[in-house]
Amino acid sequence: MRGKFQKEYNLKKNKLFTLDIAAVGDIVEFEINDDHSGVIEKIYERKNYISRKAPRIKGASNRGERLEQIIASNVDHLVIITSVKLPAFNNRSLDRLIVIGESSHTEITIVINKIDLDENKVIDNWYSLYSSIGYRVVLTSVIDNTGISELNGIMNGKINLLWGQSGVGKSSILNMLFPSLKLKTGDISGYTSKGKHTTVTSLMKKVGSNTYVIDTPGIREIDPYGIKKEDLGHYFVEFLPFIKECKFNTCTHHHEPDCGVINAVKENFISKQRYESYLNMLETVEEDMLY
Ligand SMILES: Nc1nc2c(ncn2[C@@H]2O[C@H](COP(=O)(O)OP(=O)(O)OP(=O)(O)O)[C@@H](O)[C@H]2O)c(=O)[nH]1
Ligand SMILES: [Mg+2]
Ligand SMILES: [Zn+2]
Repeated sequence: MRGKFQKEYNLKKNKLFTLDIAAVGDIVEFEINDDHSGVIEKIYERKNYISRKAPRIKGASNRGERLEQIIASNVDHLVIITSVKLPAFNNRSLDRLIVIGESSHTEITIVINKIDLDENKVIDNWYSLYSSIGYRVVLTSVIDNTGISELNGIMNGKINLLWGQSGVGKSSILNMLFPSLKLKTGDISGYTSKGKHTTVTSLMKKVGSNTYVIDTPGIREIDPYGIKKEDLGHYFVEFLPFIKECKFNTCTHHHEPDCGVINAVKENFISKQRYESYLNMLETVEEDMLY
């Protein structure tokens, strides 16, 4: 990148806006040097981007603020990959990824992979829950090819970002969909809940005339960046009709009287699991905010 970007970057960094100047998915102008290296001359305005709070870096800041880490920009479709086991299905992580997708205005698909490992049919309830609130949920397995052609159809003609915890099978699914990618995948043995982080950098590949895929490294911490407490409920789509009934328009649906969301949870119109997940996220969303 040209030096001028570095200058801008340092300015922004002081204000703690963002860690990244150019991100995967950016549309840029560039020049090729004599030694075949390239220089980015210009970065075009982003249509949208997917980000999170960067993981805490030791000694980075005495107040503990966390920068915004851009995962990718100009994303049409966030494909959230989860798995039945290894690592176990984690609805709280899923809800965090959904909030990021909703707040970035991308289409969202939820994939539950390793369905071949669902001997006890624990996934049925999750499938019903997320389908009932309006999400497209695709059950997949790369072992027996379940759901892969369905996913292919859904991803066609879009810029697709695959995101999720380490070890859920993001790279494996992409290899099954597009064998020429030959992405490195992990070894099933020795998986912990932390995963092994086989993919280490995000990579965008063109896989069809208008279709792109972005493989990303698995994540452990997923905190949405820049969401205010009173806005969080808007990214839980099934809360929306009930938010209108809250007495206060700054209601955080936590303790306030005459809260439409709390009433809806009591009457089972909103699932307890999603509401608990909301409360769990509410505790953390704003604490590092600058404003
Ligand atoms: N049983 C089963 N195993 C799977 C399935 N999909 C992937 N795996 C295995 O899960 C392990 C992790 O797969 P990866 O594709 O490397 O996972 P990833 O999400 O890319 O992980 P990171 O790159 O670390 O973020 C590998 O051993 C795969 O063989 C599946 O559908 N069923
Ligand atoms: Mg991977
Ligand atoms: Zn409320």
